[in-house]
Amino acid sequence: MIGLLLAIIGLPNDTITTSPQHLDEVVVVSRGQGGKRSAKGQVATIDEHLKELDHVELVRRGSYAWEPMVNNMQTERLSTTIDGMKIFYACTDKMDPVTSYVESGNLQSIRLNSGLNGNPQATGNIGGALDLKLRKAGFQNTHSSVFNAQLASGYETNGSVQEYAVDGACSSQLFYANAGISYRHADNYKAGNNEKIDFSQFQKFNAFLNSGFRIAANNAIETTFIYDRATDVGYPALNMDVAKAEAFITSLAYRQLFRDSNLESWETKIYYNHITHIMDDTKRPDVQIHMDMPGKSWTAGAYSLLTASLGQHEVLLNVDSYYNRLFADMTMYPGGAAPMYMVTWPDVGTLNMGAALADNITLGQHSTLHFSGKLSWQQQRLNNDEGYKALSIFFPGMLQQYHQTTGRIAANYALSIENYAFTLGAGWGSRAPTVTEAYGYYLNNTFDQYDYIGNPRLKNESAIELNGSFQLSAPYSQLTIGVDANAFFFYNYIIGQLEDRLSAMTVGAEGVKVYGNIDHATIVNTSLKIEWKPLKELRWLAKATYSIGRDDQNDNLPLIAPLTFQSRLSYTTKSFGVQAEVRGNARQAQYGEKYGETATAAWTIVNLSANWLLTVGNRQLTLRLGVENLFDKYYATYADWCHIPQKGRNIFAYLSLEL
Ligand SMILES: [Cu+2]
Repeated sequence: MIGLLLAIIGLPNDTITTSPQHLDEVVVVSRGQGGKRSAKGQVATIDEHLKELDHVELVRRGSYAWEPMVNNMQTERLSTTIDGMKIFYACTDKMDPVTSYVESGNLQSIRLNSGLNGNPQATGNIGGALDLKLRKAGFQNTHSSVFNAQLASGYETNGSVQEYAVDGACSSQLFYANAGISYRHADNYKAGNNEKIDFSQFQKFNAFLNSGFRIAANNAIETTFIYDRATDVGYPALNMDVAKAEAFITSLAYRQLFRDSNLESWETKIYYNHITHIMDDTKRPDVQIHMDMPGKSWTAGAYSLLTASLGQHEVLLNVDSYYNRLFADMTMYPGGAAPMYMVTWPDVGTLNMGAALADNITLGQHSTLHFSGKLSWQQQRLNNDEGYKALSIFFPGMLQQYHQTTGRIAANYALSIENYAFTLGAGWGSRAPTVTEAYGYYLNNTFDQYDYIGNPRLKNESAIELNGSFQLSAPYSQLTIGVDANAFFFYNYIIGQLEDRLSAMTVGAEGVKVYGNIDHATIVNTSLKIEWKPLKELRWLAKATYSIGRDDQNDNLPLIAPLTFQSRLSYTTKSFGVQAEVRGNARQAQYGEKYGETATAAWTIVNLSANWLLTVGNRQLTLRLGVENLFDKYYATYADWCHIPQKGRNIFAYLSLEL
């Protein structure tokens, strides 16, 4: 599969360091054909690219920075890395999942490992691990040099979305570089029936440079620099907006390839990233108490990854370490009284070290066994005394420093013979509580209207995962039917619990919840997929998923997808493609009432899109046109925070020109 992708995207083999694995899924972001892709092409937002992945749903608090959920688990149970680099969001209200700090132009692809079988740098990934693969032109094998550039621009009618991007790549035997800048701007969008959604605007600027220098025949140095800045971002589902969310992401890597050896490659990377997040409620009407809520996150880290091929074994060995600091505070300005100051994340420094091993074993022509494991140790220190003392009032005797050991281990077997393919897997893994869960201080959650306090005495959460899939291709026809299921059995599941001895700080909040461990919880996900290709150009895909999430009292967990379905018919030739899609959810009847969730109605929408590849002179021009939500349906999904409605009818046009 990876080999096929490489052929399609025309990359030299050495730009993908990890071997093919099961439970892997890739959405291709960069230009070209083939692979899973968004109908809007490479200029689609990261969120739109993520939407193409199976197992992924997105929590939406506005038009911008959707939070990916994998296997019905949110950020705290996932790992998100950028080319193996750790990066942590800086907002106590989760306005900025780390996927919001990159742009499509920065990336080659997004790769998902479902469940506990994470990429080597992933830690705490019970639900899954996303790795955002950076775009790298790679070196040429001959003396020739290659240069290309692309201009892209787009417009969407709903919310007057504008997108402008220019990027280029050059590559020779000794040097390569990918660079680009992009800008997006969106006004308030309209839900179905022309209802305007205030505070749903955003703008974002991004610039990047990835480069490589060959310093000897088989050695290279690679660098990354990304600057990303979003300003004036509205969050209609929340009480506040964002004035500025800014990231610097940098890395320096040394890579050695081996010839005539069992060793394949050895890559060592050091990196640093810094996020500044400034919230803003000054544009909102009826603000009773104005608040300033900035957050900061910075991370420095390193990893060293060795890959080797020993007979039927394809082995990965990785050691990594990072140090992250998270600080957030809040100043409230009650009219006529003195300002109130609170530390909401007490400048928590986390030092984490881990070692991972993965082995892909070929057991013969038809079957493979994949094994992966990781052990991590971390130490956390509360560097802010004021924050530490405030939390100590609720937890007398709490320490200023904690440490945790976590681990994961997973094995997967895959068998494919003629018309059928079968996989079976099992794993165990644990995660440490997040900074919010362990040390957060009066963080208001608009989902259930409670103020949340962290709990430094939380135990690690752990889970056993079982998964399996079966796929059947009917002989002599182009019909494929697949079923896929996974189940996660949690112990010490971490979730907010009502604490009625405390009263809320936020105006209008219902009360206070403190994070706690519940004895056990279960999440089960199932899916059915049918694909039919009666002709080479014609493809019909139908997909349905159903999930269940229960706590230790058999009550529903919040934010678990109801029955979802999707049917897509597409006709694709070399220079033309058209597709029609129906997507929907059944009514979410199994909602987490105990956790403040309310029911969501069923919905169905229709999307249409077409794309043309034209040659003008000797330049290639790609035009993409489409309409989303054709019938202007007014709807919200179960994952739309506080039921903010989705976009109504939206017509888009994207044009890209290769220079
Ligand atoms: Cu925020």
